[in-house]
Amino acid sequence: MDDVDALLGELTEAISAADTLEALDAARVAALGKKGRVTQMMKNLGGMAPEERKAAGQALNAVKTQLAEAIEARKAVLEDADLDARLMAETVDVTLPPREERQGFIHPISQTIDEVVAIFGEMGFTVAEGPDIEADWYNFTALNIPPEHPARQEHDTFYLPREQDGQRTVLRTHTSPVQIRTMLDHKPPIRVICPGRTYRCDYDATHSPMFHQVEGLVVDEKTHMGHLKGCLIDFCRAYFGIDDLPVRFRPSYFPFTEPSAEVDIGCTRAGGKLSIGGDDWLEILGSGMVNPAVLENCGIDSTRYQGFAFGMGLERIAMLKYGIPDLRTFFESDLRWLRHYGFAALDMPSMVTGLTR
Ligand code: 2NM
Repeated sequence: MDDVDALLGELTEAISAADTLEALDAARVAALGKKGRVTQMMKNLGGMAPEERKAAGQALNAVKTQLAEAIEARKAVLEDADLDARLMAETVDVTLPPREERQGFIHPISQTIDEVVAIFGEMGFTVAEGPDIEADWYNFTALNIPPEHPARQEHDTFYLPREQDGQRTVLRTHTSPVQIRTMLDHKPPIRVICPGRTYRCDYDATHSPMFHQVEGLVVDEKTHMGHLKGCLIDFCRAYFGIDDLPVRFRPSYFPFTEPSAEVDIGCTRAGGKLSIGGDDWLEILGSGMVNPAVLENCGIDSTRYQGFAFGMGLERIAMLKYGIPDLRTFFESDLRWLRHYGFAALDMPSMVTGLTR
C-alpha cells in the first residue's frame, strides 16, 4: 500500500510540474499509458494472492481515477494559460482600414459590344447570333464568294476535317453567315446586328487568329444607299461621341454587296499619334447594298426587296476609342491590363447611346 501511495505522490507531482500541454501528455503516458507505471502495476496483480489482489486492485483503480482527474485539471489550467498568452500576443487592431476588395472588370471587347448594341438597339436593330463553326455554304457560297476567291484559301481560312457526308466546315471568317441564317429564317423587314467571334489564319501586331466583328443587315422594300449612309454616319458619331465627326464613303468592292463602300472617319496623325476627329482620314468599316444574288440565295425576292449591310472589327474600334495600342493584349488575360483598360460593371452603355436624333 505504501508503494501505491508513493506512486500516487510521485505521479501527481509530475502532473503538477508539467508546464506545457506536451509535457502533460508525456506525464500521462508515463503514468497511464500502455507501458506506464500504473498499467505496469495492474499487470503485476495477476501474480498476487487473491485476498491481497482485491485490496491492491481497488487501490490502483482509485489511483487511476485520481491521476485522470489531476491530468484533466492540469490540462484546463494549461489551456487557459495558452489562450491568455494568445490573446495577449495576437491583438486585433479594429481601427485598421479594411483590405481593398478585389473588383471584377468588364473586358473592353464586352464593353464595346454593349456600346454598339445600345446604339443600334436604339435605331431598332435586334441582335442575332450563330455558330462559330459554319458550313462552307453559309460562310462563302451564299455570300456570292466564288470558289476561287482568295478568302477561301487555306492560308486565310481555318478548315475543319471534312464531315462524314463530305461537307466542308470552317471556323467562320466573318459574322455574315449569321445574317444569311437570319434572311433564311425571317421575312423582311429585317434589322439585325451580329456581334461575335471570328477566325482567320493570321497573327501579328494588328491581326489575331481569333478576333471579333459586328456586322449589320437591313432588308426592306425601298431601302437605299441613303439609309445606309445615314445609319452609319449616325453610328460613327454616336460611338466616338463626336457630333460633327467627319464621315466619308469611298467606292469599294465586296462580292456580297453592290455597290460597296468603305467608310472613313476624320482623324489626326500628329507626331505619330492617332486620334479621332480632324481632317485626315481613317478607314473604319465596310458596307454596301446587299448583292441581289445574296438575297436570292436566301429566298428573298430581289425585285421587291433591297438591303444594306456593313461590317467592322471590334478590337479595332475599341483600340481607337480607348487608346489601346496593341491588339494582342486583348487576349493575354493579363489582370493588370484588365484593371487598366476594363470597365466597372455598372457603366451601362444602354443608358447613354450618344444618339442625338
Ligand atoms: C462587310 C462589308 C459589307 C455584309 C454583307 C452581308 C450579307 F449577309 F448581308 F450579305 N453581311 N455582311 C458586309 C457587307 C460585311 O464587312 C466588312
